[in-house]
Amino acid sequence: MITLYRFADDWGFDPSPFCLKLETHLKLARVPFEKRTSLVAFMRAPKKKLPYIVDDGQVVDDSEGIIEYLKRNYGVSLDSWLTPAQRATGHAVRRMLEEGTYWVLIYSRWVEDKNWRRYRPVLFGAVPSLLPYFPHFESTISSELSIEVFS
Ligand SMILES: N[C@@H](CCC(=O)N[C@@H](CS)C(=O)NCC(=O)O)C(=O)O
Repeated sequence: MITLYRFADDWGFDPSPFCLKLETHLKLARVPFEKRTSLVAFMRAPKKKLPYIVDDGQVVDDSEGIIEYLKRNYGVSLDSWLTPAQRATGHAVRRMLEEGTYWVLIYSRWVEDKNWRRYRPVLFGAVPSLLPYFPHFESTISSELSIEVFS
């Protein structure tokens, strides 16, 4: 069975849009999977990012890469009915949301004080053992934000 490594459900759902997207995809496709959240799993993530899956010993990362993997290995194709024009529109909207809008969400959660006060316990409260890694997260997020905003 597929194991999906992701963040915790403190808000009633995974706060990561990429994990939420993949979890929703798996549910819609009715592919059986189990969810796991742990610091060790996070540190083992191929690119130190979630989500990733382990399927029969094979590690696959990146939400889009995993969706391609599901197509190849499980015959899942939720968008097979789209016309080429609709597929192109979907691709453009996805790229805009994942590579542009996503960073507005990150800024609003991590940088705006009033939001950070509410988000921090969600992020670290679920996995208190993540706290020692906090400076790492903060500097990674800050440098990723600067790259995105200034590039
Ligand atoms: N392109 C990746 C992006 C995944 C991603 O950015 N995940 C974030 C959470 S939303 C993450 O794990 N960040 C941890 C970090 O940067 O240290 C995908 O589609 O899965």
